[in-house]
Amino acid sequence: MTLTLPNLEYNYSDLEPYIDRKTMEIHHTKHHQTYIDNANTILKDFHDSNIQIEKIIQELEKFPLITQTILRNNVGGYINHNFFWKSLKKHVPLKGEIKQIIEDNFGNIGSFKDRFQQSALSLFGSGWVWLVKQNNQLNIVHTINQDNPLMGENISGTSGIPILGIDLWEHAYYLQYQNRRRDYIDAFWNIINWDEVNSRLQSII
Ligand code: MN3
Repeated sequence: MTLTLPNLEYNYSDLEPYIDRKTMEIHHTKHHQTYIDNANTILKDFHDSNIQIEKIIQELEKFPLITQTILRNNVGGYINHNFFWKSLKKHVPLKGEIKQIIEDNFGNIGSFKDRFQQSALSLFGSGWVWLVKQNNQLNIVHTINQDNPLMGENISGTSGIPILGIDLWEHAYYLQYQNRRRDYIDAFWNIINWDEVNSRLQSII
Protein backbone atom coordinates (compact mmCIF):
# COMPACT_ATOMS: atom_id res chain seq x y z
CA MET A 1 0.00 0.00 0.00
CA THR A 2 1.09 3.56 -0.61
CA LEU A 3 -0.04 6.64 1.25
CA THR A 4 -0.50 9.89 -0.63
CA LEU A 5 -0.80 13.50 0.46
CA PRO A 6 -4.49 14.45 0.71
CA ASN A 7 -5.73 17.60 -0.97
CA LEU A 8 -7.00 20.22 1.41
CA GLU A 9 -10.62 21.34 1.14
CA TYR A 10 -9.49 24.98 1.34
CA ASN A 11 -6.64 27.22 0.19
CA TYR A 12 -3.54 27.74 2.30
CA SER A 13 -4.51 31.38 2.88
CA ASP A 14 -8.10 30.62 3.93
CA LEU A 15 -7.28 30.35 7.63
CA GLU A 16 -5.62 33.76 7.82
CA PRO A 17 -5.13 35.71 10.00
CA TYR A 18 -5.22 32.79 12.47
CA ILE A 19 -2.75 30.58 10.60
CA ASP A 20 -0.72 32.19 7.85
CA ARG A 21 -0.48 30.88 4.29
CA LYS A 22 3.23 30.03 4.47
CA THR A 23 2.84 27.93 7.63
CA MET A 24 -0.02 25.98 6.06
CA GLU A 25 1.86 25.41 2.83
CA ILE A 26 5.05 24.18 4.51
CA HIS A 27 3.12 22.14 7.08
CA HIS A 28 1.13 20.37 4.36
CA THR A 29 3.64 20.00 1.52
CA LYS A 30 6.78 19.40 3.60
CA HIS A 31 5.94 18.08 7.07
CA HIS A 32 2.93 15.96 6.20
CA GLN A 33 4.67 14.74 3.05
CA THR A 34 7.71 13.65 5.06
CA TYR A 35 5.60 11.45 7.37
CA ILE A 36 4.04 9.92 4.25
CA ASP A 37 7.41 9.29 2.57
CA ASN A 38 8.82 7.68 5.71
CA ALA A 39 5.71 5.54 6.25
CA ASN A 40 5.81 4.38 2.64
CA THR A 41 9.32 2.97 3.05
CA ILE A 42 7.71 0.34 5.32
CA LEU A 43 4.21 0.15 3.84
CA LYS A 44 5.43 -0.61 0.32
CA ASP A 45 6.02 -4.17 1.52
CA PHE A 46 2.43 -4.51 2.80
CA HIS A 47 0.38 -6.36 0.26
CA ASP A 48 -2.88 -6.11 2.13
CA SER A 49 -4.16 -2.96 0.45
CA ASN A 50 -7.56 -3.32 2.12
CA ILE A 51 -6.15 -2.78 5.59
CA GLN A 52 -7.61 0.29 7.25
CA ILE A 53 -4.81 2.67 8.01
CA GLU A 54 -6.13 3.29 11.55
CA LYS A 55 -5.78 -0.44 12.21
CA ILE A 56 -2.02 -0.11 11.83
CA ILE A 57 -1.69 2.31 14.74
CA GLN A 58 -4.31 0.44 16.78
CA GLU A 59 -2.37 -2.81 16.44
CA LEU A 60 1.25 -1.68 16.38
CA GLU A 61 2.38 -4.59 18.54
CA LYS A 62 1.48 -6.97 15.72
CA PHE A 63 4.22 -5.54 13.52
CA PRO A 64 7.88 -6.53 13.68
CA LEU A 65 9.70 -4.62 16.42
CA ILE A 66 12.07 -3.04 13.93
CA THR A 67 9.23 -1.30 12.09
CA GLN A 68 7.07 -0.35 15.07
CA THR A 69 8.73 2.97 15.84
CA ILE A 70 8.73 4.06 12.20
CA LEU A 71 5.05 3.17 11.86
CA ARG A 72 4.16 4.77 15.17
CA ASN A 73 5.80 8.09 14.27
CA ASN A 74 5.00 8.26 10.59
CA VAL A 75 1.64 6.53 10.16
CA GLY A 76 0.77 8.44 13.34
CA GLY A 77 1.90 11.67 11.64
CA TYR A 78 -0.02 10.80 8.48
CA ILE A 79 -3.29 10.11 10.35
CA ASN A 80 -2.94 13.02 12.76
CA HIS A 81 -2.44 15.53 9.96
CA ASN A 82 -5.31 14.18 7.84
CA PHE A 83 -7.45 14.58 10.92
CA PHE A 84 -6.09 18.06 11.66
CA TRP A 85 -6.70 19.52 8.17
CA LYS A 86 -10.31 18.32 8.28
CA SER A 87 -10.74 19.88 11.72
CA LEU A 88 -10.03 23.35 10.39
CA LYS A 89 -12.38 25.89 8.85
CA LYS A 90 -12.77 29.54 9.68
CA HIS A 91 -15.67 30.85 11.75
CA VAL A 92 -17.87 27.77 12.06
CA PRO A 93 -20.12 28.34 15.09
CA LEU A 94 -20.21 25.83 17.93
CA LYS A 95 -23.86 24.84 18.09
CA GLY A 96 -26.31 21.97 18.30
CA GLU A 97 -25.55 18.58 19.78
CA ILE A 98 -21.78 18.95 20.03
CA LYS A 99 -22.24 22.18 22.02
CA GLN A 100 -24.75 20.51 24.32
CA ILE A 101 -22.51 17.50 24.93
CA ILE A 102 -19.47 19.67 25.66
CA GLU A 103 -21.56 21.65 28.15
CA ASP A 104 -22.84 18.45 29.75
CA ASN A 105 -19.29 17.11 30.11
CA PHE A 106 -17.38 20.22 31.15
CA GLY A 107 -20.04 22.42 32.79
CA ASN A 108 -19.88 25.18 30.20
CA ILE A 109 -17.97 26.17 27.09
CA GLY A 110 -15.65 28.47 29.06
CA SER A 111 -14.42 25.71 31.35
CA PHE A 112 -14.01 23.35 28.40
CA LYS A 113 -11.79 25.94 26.67
CA ASP A 114 -9.85 26.56 29.90
CA ARG A 115 -9.12 22.86 30.34
CA PHE A 116 -8.16 22.38 26.71
CA GLN A 117 -5.89 25.43 26.85
CA GLN A 118 -4.30 24.32 30.15
CA SER A 119 -3.55 20.93 28.68
CA ALA A 120 -2.05 22.52 25.56
CA LEU A 121 0.08 24.96 27.54
CA SER A 122 1.36 22.31 29.91
CA LEU A 123 2.39 19.87 27.19
CA PHE A 124 6.19 19.79 27.22
CA GLY A 125 7.80 19.65 23.80
CA SER A 126 6.00 18.40 20.70
CA GLY A 127 2.68 16.63 20.63
CA TRP A 128 -1.06 16.97 20.44
CA VAL A 129 -4.01 17.75 22.68
CA TRP A 130 -7.21 15.89 21.88
CA LEU A 131 -10.88 15.98 22.68
CA VAL A 132 -11.77 12.30 22.84
CA LYS A 133 -14.72 10.10 23.55
CA GLN A 134 -13.60 7.87 26.38
CA ASN A 135 -15.80 5.59 28.50
CA ASN A 136 -18.94 7.18 27.13
CA GLN A 137 -17.95 10.72 27.93
CA LEU A 138 -15.78 13.44 26.48
CA ASN A 139 -12.34 14.01 27.92
CA ILE A 140 -9.26 16.08 27.12
CA VAL A 141 -6.02 14.15 26.79
CA HIS A 142 -2.57 14.77 25.34
CA THR A 143 -0.03 12.66 23.50
CA ILE A 144 3.62 13.25 22.68
CA ASN A 145 5.27 13.26 19.25
CA GLN A 146 2.85 11.80 16.68
CA ASP A 147 1.09 9.45 19.06
CA ASN A 148 -2.68 9.23 18.87
CA PRO A 149 -5.10 8.04 21.58
CA LEU A 150 -6.17 5.28 19.16
CA MET A 151 -2.78 3.67 19.85
CA GLY A 152 -4.09 2.85 23.31
CA GLU A 153 -2.83 3.22 26.86
CA ASN A 154 0.28 1.04 26.50
CA ILE A 155 1.75 3.10 23.69
CA SER A 156 0.24 6.58 23.81
CA GLY A 157 -0.34 6.66 27.56
CA THR A 158 -4.00 7.38 26.97
CA SER A 159 -7.00 6.12 25.03
CA GLY A 160 -10.21 7.21 23.40
CA ILE A 161 -11.61 8.15 20.01
CA PRO A 162 -10.49 11.64 18.96
CA ILE A 163 -13.06 14.11 17.65
CA LEU A 164 -10.79 17.19 17.76
CA GLY A 165 -7.05 17.70 18.03
CA ILE A 166 -4.54 20.54 17.99
CA ASP A 167 -1.06 20.12 16.56
CA LEU A 168 1.36 21.56 19.14
CA TRP A 169 4.56 20.97 17.24
CA GLU A 170 6.41 24.25 16.70
CA HIS A 171 6.21 23.67 12.93
CA ALA A 172 2.45 24.28 13.26
CA TYR A 173 2.83 27.84 14.50
CA TYR A 174 6.44 29.04 14.85
CA LEU A 175 6.67 31.12 11.64
CA GLN A 176 3.76 33.26 12.76
CA TYR A 177 3.74 32.99 16.53
CA GLN A 178 7.36 32.07 17.41
CA ASN A 179 7.39 31.06 21.10
CA ARG A 180 3.86 32.36 21.76
CA ARG A 181 2.08 29.03 21.96
CA ARG A 182 -0.74 30.66 23.93
CA ASP A 183 -1.55 33.03 21.04
CA TYR A 184 -1.67 30.11 18.62
CA ILE A 185 -4.05 28.24 20.93
CA ASP A 186 -6.22 31.37 21.26
CA ALA A 187 -6.32 31.67 17.46
CA PHE A 188 -7.26 27.99 17.11
CA TRP A 189 -10.73 28.63 18.56
CA ASN A 190 -11.57 30.70 15.46
CA ILE A 191 -10.74 27.94 12.97
CA ILE A 192 -12.32 24.81 14.43
CA ASN A 193 -14.68 23.12 11.99
CA TRP A 194 -17.35 22.32 14.57
CA ASP A 195 -19.56 20.77 11.89
CA GLU A 196 -16.83 18.19 11.27
CA VAL A 197 -16.32 17.63 15.02
CA ASN A 198 -20.07 17.16 15.39
CA SER A 199 -20.24 14.59 12.59
CA ARG A 200 -17.31 12.69 14.10
CA LEU A 201 -19.22 12.59 17.36
CA GLN A 202 -22.40 11.40 15.60
CA SER A 203 -20.48 8.63 13.88
CA ILE A 204 -19.32 7.09 17.16
CA ILE A 205 -22.39 7.61 19.37
MN1 MN3 B 1 2.26 19.00 12.24
